Amino acid sequence: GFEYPDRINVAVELTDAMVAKGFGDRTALIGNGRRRTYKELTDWSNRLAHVLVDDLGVKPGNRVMIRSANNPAMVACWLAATKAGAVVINTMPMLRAGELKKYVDKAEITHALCDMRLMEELEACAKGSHCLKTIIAFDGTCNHEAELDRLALEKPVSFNAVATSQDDIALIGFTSGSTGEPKATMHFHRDLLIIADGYAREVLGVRPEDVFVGSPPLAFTFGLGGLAVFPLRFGAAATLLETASPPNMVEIIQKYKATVCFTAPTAYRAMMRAMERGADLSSLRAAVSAGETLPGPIYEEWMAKTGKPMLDGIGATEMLHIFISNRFDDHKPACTGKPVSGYEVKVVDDSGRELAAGMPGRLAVKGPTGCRYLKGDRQTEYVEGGWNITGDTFIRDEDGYFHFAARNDDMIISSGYNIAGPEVEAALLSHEAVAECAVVGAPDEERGYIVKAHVVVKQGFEPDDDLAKRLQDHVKAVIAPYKYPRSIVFQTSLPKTETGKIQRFKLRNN
Ligand code: 3SK
Repeated sequence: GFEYPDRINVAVELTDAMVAKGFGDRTALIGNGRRRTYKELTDWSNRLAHVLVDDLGVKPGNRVMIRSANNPAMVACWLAATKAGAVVINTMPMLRAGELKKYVDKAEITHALCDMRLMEELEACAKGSHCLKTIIAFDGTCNHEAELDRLALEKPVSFNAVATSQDDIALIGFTSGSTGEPKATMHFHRDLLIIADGYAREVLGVRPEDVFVGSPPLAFTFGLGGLAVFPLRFGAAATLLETASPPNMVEIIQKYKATVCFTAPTAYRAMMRAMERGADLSSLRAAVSAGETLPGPIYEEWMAKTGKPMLDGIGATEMLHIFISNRFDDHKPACTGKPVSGYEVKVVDDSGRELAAGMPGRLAVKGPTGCRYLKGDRQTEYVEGGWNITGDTFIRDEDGYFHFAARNDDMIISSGYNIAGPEVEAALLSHEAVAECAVVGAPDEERGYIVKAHVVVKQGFEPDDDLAKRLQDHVKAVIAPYKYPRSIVFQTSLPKTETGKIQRFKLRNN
């Protein structure tokens, strides 16, 4: 088990406590062309916390949204809000007003800290909101050009952080439910420490000399763990990239001799192509692959090129982070590995009975970091006796290794992003030309899967390339652009059951 004092604030543990342990002069974050030490990050987050409490009236338990791309300012804001005892909801920059509104309403968000370059959609979302009343801009480029930064400069560098209980809620993570209705899961202060003291210590063996790099947004718990909590817990450094394309990551790995990388298989594939053109990634000692299935050939190629295993893992926002993983000294191709300490994992049938080795079934997980849905709305549907029933079909082999088989639902995983087919369908249906549509994932070399829409148009509309382009632009304007259908196929009708349900499985194969 993991033992922590009753009163503990995770943000203090990651900053002030690290300074007290002697890490003050070491680099904590690298981003926007600058390095920041643990002492600088501590002071910065303390000043920001003063603004939240003294000027914006944030009270313990208030729900505070942070809207930003990955940058040091986002980390400082997250730490500040956590020190103020708030419950933080980190959100991705690509989200549109309609998507943000679902978060605001569901989590009853009262305050938002927003990168000044991303205010427009947030302001549209806050208009008429019954709860979100306070929005303040910060400067994600760290040039102190926004109100939050200006107010912070006037504040003292010490802050009496709220002495939260270890099981006070620190974070609400949203997961894109397969229907497009996001599900909110709650995480305690101690959960954020457990993922570091468990997975990061046991599997990665993080040490102060490590330099982290990666692509997942800090708004996903995968990114928050991999690019903020893990490095800061062990006195290591994190590089933060607003645009974490494979070429940008390759550049950063070479420049800062990064040692630990968190990204999806598709990005590793592109990074291997860069190695063939001469890129030197030899500083990397750990390549973590999660967010989508790691195909055997990518694992094999990485092994051949680097002599080190790629560490495949599976996590869930519900469980906060990775709960099954390969290990440096225990790994296999096309295999996700064994449970991380503290987690129990089994494969079950539709009635929740454990299946024998070799039988495919739903992956169920139980552990110290989840699963607690906000307001319990999905609790009974997805959690049975403390076991979280995930959306994945897995097989456990005779030796206790877990192997991915398929997704159970309408989620499409494209370049590490979870995209709910029904949400894209709703966006398409809001266009005047669309009579019916069905959205499925289509296998793709580059991205694992792409979003593919089968569309039946209304009378009077021409199903041509021009309309396809207009539909794509329409989806990008209505929901986060990364969800748009990269492929659109016009159909005269869609396959349906006798009761009129669209048979998406028939479309997946063509
Ligand atoms: O496997 C995932 O998709 C995941 C989700 C949340 C946190 C961490 C991970 C790896």
